[in-house]
Amino acid sequence: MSHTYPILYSFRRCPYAMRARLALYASGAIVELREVVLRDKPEHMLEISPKGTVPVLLLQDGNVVEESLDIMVWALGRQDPEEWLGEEDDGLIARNDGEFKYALDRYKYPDRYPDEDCSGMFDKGVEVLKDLDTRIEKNGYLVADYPTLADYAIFPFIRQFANTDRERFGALPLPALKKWLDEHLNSELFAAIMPKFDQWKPEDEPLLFGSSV
Ligand SMILES: N[C@@H](CCC(=O)N[C@@H](CS)C(=O)NCC(=O)O)C(=O)O
Repeated sequence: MSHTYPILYSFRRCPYAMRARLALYASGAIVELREVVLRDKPEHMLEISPKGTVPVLLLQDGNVVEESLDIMVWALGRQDPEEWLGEEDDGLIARNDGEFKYALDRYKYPDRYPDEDCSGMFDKGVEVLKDLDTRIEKNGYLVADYPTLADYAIFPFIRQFANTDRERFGALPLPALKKWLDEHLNSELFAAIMPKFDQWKPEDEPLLFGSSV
């Protein structure tokens, strides 16, 4: 079946889905947004992407983009008005999605890893944060003097780390990183990608998402 707009299966609070929505919105794309409840995934989503993670983008030609970074690059490859693709990310996104996410999951949800000692995971995360802080201090943003792909791909995960225990995060001596995070969280762009969405049902009218809808 062909659709007027690409279809984005998304989950509001998922940091991977956030980064996809950030890039889609900034690129000016319009998509049909379908809000997923992770314990009740839509059949159609699992048909087109059996691995069962969000975000998933179904293009009008039937191609499926099922990794958040690929969705970012797809959107920005079409239109990149703020030049998010203007700088290489220096391996920062891979480190975020690997080492940092590993520590974040264990710090935030130690109960999910009963056979592991998660006690050092806050400190492991902070090691990465210190490097990010130094970079922001030096450049203004992670890799340049304006926010690029790396900043947008990474800040939703730093938000999650900070929100796990705000007091503990607040006590960290990382002023540049905290200012950077606040700037992103208070931005119009972030507000635009974070409205409350109801769970999508197949009988719903299409919910269009994008800066021009
Ligand atoms: N590598 C994937 C990871 C996406 C991912 O893990 N998303 C989580 C939600 S934040 C998910 O869908 N998990 C499946 C589940 O919890 O059932 C991407 O970048 O898109």
